[in-house]
Amino acid sequence: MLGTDFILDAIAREGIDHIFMVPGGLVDPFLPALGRQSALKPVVAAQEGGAAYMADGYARASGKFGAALCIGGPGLTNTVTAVATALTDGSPLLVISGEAATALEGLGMFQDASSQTLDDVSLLRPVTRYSSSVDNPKNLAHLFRHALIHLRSAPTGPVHLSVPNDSQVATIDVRHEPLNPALIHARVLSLDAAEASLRHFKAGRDGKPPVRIVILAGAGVEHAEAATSLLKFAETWDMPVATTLRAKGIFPEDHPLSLGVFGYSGTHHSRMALLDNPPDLLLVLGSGLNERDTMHWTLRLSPQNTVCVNLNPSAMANQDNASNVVGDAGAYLVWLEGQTGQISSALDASRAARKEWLAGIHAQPRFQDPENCESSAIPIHPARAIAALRQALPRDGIVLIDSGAHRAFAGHYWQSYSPLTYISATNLGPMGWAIPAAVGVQCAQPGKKVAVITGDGCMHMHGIEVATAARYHLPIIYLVINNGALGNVWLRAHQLGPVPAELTTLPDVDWAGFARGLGGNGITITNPADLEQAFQSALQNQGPTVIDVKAGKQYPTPVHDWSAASAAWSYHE
Ligand SMILES: Cc1ncc(C[n+]2csc(CCOP(=O)(O)OP(=O)(O)O)c2C)c(N)n1
Ligand SMILES: [Mg+2]
Repeated sequence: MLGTDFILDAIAREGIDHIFMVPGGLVDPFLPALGRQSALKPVVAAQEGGAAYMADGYARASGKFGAALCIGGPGLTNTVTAVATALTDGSPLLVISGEAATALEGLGMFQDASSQTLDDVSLLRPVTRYSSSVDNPKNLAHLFRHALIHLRSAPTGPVHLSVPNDSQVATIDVRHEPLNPALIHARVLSLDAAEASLRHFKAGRDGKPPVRIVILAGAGVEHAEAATSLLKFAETWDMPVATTLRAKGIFPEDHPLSLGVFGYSGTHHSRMALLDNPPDLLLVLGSGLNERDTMHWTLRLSPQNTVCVNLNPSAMANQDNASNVVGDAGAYLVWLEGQTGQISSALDASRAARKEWLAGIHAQPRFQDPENCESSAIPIHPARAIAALRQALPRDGIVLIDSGAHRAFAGHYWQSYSPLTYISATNLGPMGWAIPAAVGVQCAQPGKKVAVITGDGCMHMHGIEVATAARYHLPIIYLVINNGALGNVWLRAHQLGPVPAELTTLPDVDWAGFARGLGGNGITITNPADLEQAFQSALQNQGPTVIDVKAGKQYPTPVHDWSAASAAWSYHE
């Protein structure tokens, strides 16, 4: 087989069934190769950034990885933001780019981006876990394997292979053997540290059994596929669970033990349990405890009452106050279950008081201004549109959230019930990501209803990929909160005078008409009473439906707790 056939076959042998791409001269040999196989369905995106975002969405929703193919030079540079997004969210994204034949490097060939010129490989190095050129066809099989191991072993992240023309067209006489799953899911756990953490479950600061115990679950629980273990552990001991925004849905938000999201756009319940009256024991599972996940670092960690479990020691480097356990969150929970004999008497003794404390929290309001979800205001309140979509979408439907004020509304008011049903690029937050990423999600989960909550500013950046959803008949619902503004920036800027206000205002675009022009469906909503009907008809449509909701930009985001914590925090404390 040729180098191109080897690569496509190897990707398919890893259980992947789609590849997201934009063709071009430097990857021409892949076109007939794609025709020689049927295991990988090629999806041609409008732009390479879109293709890479699609592969990122596919990676997140499939639990495997996503593959993107593009030319080197301008094609690859278009993917940089998407690859950086995958890196910051730990999404396994494989980018294959084409390169000029090695004999022609540096001779001034059109689009040469080899090491002699733009150096694609170096360009991608800071945003990947591995970036290499396959400068000799004999290296293809083992360099592909290296890339795959970096891609799939924890902590997962993007990798890049640049394949010169000679490696694409060379005859290769080996086949790729799929990676051993034990390499991918190593379930690593530092036993000494885990053992040491047990003391926290037996006695709190005052030597008595800890009553107010809170679990804060981050994306590490999702990566470890440990949602079931988390649910079981929490239920066994009646421990309430908050999640980070990135991990929203990892614990059902309508469960009696749920506190909802903690941090940016989080609930009052999680703020009460974690901040107002710091718990006797805080168990942080798989969170790097970044700014947004710590409520702007106002979350207090002390060696007496905090256990942090994370595979990545550097994610805990600034948490020296805690009992740190290097390990996989799932492995820790399974291990903890085996220690029941050691912790049960303390946790049983404190159970009744814990339930009473939690009942006290749950008796208080969970959301800020929940009446906005029923607002009949015109222009439409974003909370109303988001609540209507939640009602229409099935419980196991998947929603993707973009970047802007709509992220705060969705983070606060949307209810998620299972892992990977609320998908968002929360760490880098690039505008427009969700629009193409949903294409990848729908390809990975053809049986699920997929919806996107995005903004008009995001549509300006990547709305064109609605054309890709239309081309492949993907029935994605795009809810565009069209407030005629770069909304969350405008909320700050308009207070600074007319120029900042004008610079953050957008012209009102007919996004429904735009979608129809691209071969999709489009509905314009100016009255909130029409939202339900619009979502119902979108759910029946064959291709994508853009629902252009004429919303107001003036409605404040529900981040009162976040703002108060940020205002109270001082670097010099
Ligand atoms: C690629 C990129 N550029 C700029 C930003 C800064 N930014 C964050 S949100 C936002 C405005 C988003 O506007 P829109 O999509 O209309 O959403 P809204 O805030 O109105 O809900 C901007 C400019 C960003 N996150 N990503
Ligand atoms: Mg907007």
